[in-house]
Amino acid sequence: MKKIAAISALCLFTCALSAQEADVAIIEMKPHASNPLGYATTDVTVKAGQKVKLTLNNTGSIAPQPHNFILIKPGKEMAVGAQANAMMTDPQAMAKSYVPDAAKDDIIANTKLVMPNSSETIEFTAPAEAGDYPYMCTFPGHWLLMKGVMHITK
Ligand SMILES: [Cu+2]
Repeated sequence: MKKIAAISALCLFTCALSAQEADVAIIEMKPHASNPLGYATTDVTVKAGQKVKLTLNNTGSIAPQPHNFILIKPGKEMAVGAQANAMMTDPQAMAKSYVPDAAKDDIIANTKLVMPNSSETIEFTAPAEAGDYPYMCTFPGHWLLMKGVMHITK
């Protein structure tokens, strides 16, 4: 009797663990193969509150350039883009990966600047609120074109 209880307790524990792992959204972002100023994926869907493991894999572009990935609160892409533009005169911009500090309240998650033939994986929890969350690359000159939308669903 005791043994059975122990086994089912173990199952409860491991089953809960694997269910949790299955609930991680694995996303790969890459530059578009033929459009150097675009992501290959411009539309992703993630459940609210889901754990996200996102890799920016900067390979496969016809015109390799550095890129980043910035996930932004709904409606704040112009504000973040304006702060990214303002960074162009900041001598520390490269060191800051072109992630504007001034817009940090509007940024949910971001990678660093990823050089060609490199990648970076970040983990974050998707927003609890459903909605369309814009993402963009803020390397100079990219954000108006290199962008997409993460749909957060309930
Ligand atoms: Cu870019």
